[in-house]
Amino acid sequence: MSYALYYYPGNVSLLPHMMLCEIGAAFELRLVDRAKNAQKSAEYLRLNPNGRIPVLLDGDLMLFETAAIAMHLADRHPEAGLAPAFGARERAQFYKWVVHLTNTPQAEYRAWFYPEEHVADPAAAPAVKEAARQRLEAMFARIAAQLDGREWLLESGFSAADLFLFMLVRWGRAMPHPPRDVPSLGEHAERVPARPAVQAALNAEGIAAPFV
Ligand SMILES: N[C@@H](CCC(=O)N[C@@H](CS)C(=O)NCC(=O)O)C(=O)O
Repeated sequence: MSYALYYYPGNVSLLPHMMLCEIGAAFELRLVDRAKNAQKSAEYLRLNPNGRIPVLLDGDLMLFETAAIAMHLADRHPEAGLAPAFGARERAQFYKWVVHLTNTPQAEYRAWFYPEEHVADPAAAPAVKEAARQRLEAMFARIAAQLDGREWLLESGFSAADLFLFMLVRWGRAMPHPPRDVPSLGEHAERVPARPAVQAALNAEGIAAPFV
């Protein structure tokens, strides 16, 4: 089994990178140099016509969309314990969290980081950014409430959904009210990088503490 992950440090590619380290699989990291807009190069567009990072190659299987990559990796390596067993009730909760995290806070961050993409009139960009801030804060408050004193998102214990949440909390570290300041999210975000595999992925991407 051989993997290649097209990544950029700290981008959403960090999720499959952390998972590959948790799995202990052999993989090759291939930098997509965003500084040179390499994600829009003809060569990269053959891998992902959307021009977005990441792409995972699993042998001759080519995958884009991080949530799909995450679920695929969890399926391929049940022994890594990154998702509850097939058919278990908690497996459904795992799907719920992966999909929620990708289509709710992850998607909302796009408006926070790139508000100009969401407006026809550039003067409206600050208002879009402010609205994204408010929505992200509300989203993280709801996620924190659902963590509800547990260590991990799922009652059954640690899963790849926790890696996803950690990455999203990290993205908000420069926000006016960073998600790490919500107590249960801050504690969760300390637990995740205590894992050696997560440390390995962060180190490989040149990401140093403080992580969130
Ligand atoms: N829905 C996609 C979104 C991927 C995405 O937006 N990636 C960002 C990096 S975090 C990117 O490639 N940005 C560069 C660009 O939009 O040109 C996924 O989850 O894989």
